[in-house]
Amino acid sequence: MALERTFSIIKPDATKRNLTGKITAMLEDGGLRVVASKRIQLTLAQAQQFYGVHKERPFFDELCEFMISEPIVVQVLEGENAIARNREVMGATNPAEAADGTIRKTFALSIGENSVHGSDGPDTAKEEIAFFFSGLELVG
Ligand code: DAT
Ligand code: MG
Repeated sequence: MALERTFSIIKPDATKRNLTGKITAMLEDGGLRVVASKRIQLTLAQAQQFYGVHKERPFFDELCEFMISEPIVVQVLEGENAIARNREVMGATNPAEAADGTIRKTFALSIGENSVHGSDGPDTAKEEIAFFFSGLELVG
């Protein structure tokens, strides 16, 4: 399989606890290479647009408020099967259901404050990368 790219966020609960390095190391140890990375703070409008697919869900407002509460680190990760690989390293959305050794099992505080985001498929990976990065910022 060819190299693939996916999009990752280190979320506010994790940046606040100074876990950016530890989480990045877990991604790297999982076979993923960081080909772009920046620390930013989202506006409410950006958070609402990014999570637009969830706008009818009961947790949408809470999710967007959380995502703007502290800076985040947005990254593009590259590797064999990077989309699925990243989801494996992240673990299940709900940390109570995440496998041992995953980022969410290790660090997440709750189903909402769950430390990381990862694209769920090739189309969303492409869209999410383009939402935050220009081609010039991706250095494989
Ligand atoms: P994932 O982030 O694993 O792809 P998702 O796309 O279903 O999960 O949901 C996006 C985010 O929304 C998730 O990381 C945390 C939040 N979320 C999901 N389900 C939730 C719930 N039942 N209560 C509170 N927040 C929730
Ligand atoms: Mg998702």
